[in-house]
Amino acid sequence: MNVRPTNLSRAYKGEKLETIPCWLMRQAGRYLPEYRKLRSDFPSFIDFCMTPEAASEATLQPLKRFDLDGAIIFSDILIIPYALGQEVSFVKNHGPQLGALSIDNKSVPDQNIFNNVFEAIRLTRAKLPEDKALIGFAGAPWTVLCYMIDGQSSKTFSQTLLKAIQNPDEFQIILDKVVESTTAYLKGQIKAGADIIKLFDSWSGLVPYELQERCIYQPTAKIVESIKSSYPNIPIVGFPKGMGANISVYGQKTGVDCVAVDSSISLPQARSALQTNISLQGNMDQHALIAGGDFMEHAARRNIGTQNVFNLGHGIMPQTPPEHVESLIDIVKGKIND
Ligand code: 1CP
Repeated sequence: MNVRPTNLSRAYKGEKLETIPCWLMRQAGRYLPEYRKLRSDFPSFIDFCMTPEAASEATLQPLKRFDLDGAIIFSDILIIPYALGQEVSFVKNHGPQLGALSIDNKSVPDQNIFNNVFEAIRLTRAKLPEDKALIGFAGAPWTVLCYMIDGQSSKTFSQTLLKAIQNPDEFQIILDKVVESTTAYLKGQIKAGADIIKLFDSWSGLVPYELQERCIYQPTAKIVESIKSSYPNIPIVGFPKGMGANISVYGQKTGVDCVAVDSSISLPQARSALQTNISLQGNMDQHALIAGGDFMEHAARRNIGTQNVFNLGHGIMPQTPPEHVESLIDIVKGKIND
């Protein structure tokens, strides 16, 4: 399969480009009035994600406003538990709520659910200009298990950690099933037109040292290895949020092409921790984007240099003024000079 040679894909593969390519986590979402309008047509967030035309429109909205180098398919990491038959709903102001978990090694994901995401990718790729990349994604297995086992958001995800410790066999069955389903899901996204893959491990920072191998490195490495055996040239980005200095172990053990870092580590620190063949994405704090003005400009300039792809440390927050996003991209692209 030929890989579209977009600036974003080239940068993820380690090429240093004159202008740093840029996209922003949660670039589609509630801070955009056009997103809120589109979203209001769907009482259920899952139904919204499962409607290919709507998901594609949400994906493209930020690219209509801003000079971004890529779009990320509008979906959610909880599509995997949903496809595996677990009830998933999003309760306003309470985040995701998942039903009882019943997974065994015979469980198979519902292809019809995956197909809606694949169709959204096909529709989006057909509308995107050739020089813009389309990013497909999934949650990394650990983070997906956090929601599947705890059933909702948490500060500690203790039920998940305790299952890994006290009931390792049962934990492994769920983990293996999520690895297998996520691998098939991501390969399907690539087949449908995704140019780049990102694995969000938003809760990797909660895993104690002695469980990191089993919960983070092994499952991520299995997915990366399998995708690479089918699609060796598709860049894979890992986001091990909160892992600090362990990004070097993560980079070495998982085989990702790029490590996306959060704002807790400086780019020079991250660069010197990572192996030279791994590219770096990051990491302006998302609050600087809310603040805007001089504070943001300084933060952005401090944050341009050692990375291959510019992004935030975590997703854009709903209270972010869209004009700040526009100014940020102008700074990153050198349209506003020092
Ligand atoms: O009603 C709404 O609009 C719901 C809010 C919302 C949105 C806009 C949710 C519920 N998911 C999404 C979209 C989404 N989720 C994207 C879209 C693409 C883009 O970035 O523009 C992506 C990549 C995700 C991924 C996701 N979902 C992650 C990993 C990234 C991260 O933010 O750390 C996680 C942890 C989730 C779970 C989830 N889904 C939704 C919410 C509010 C949450 C987080 C809940 C929590 O804090 O535990």
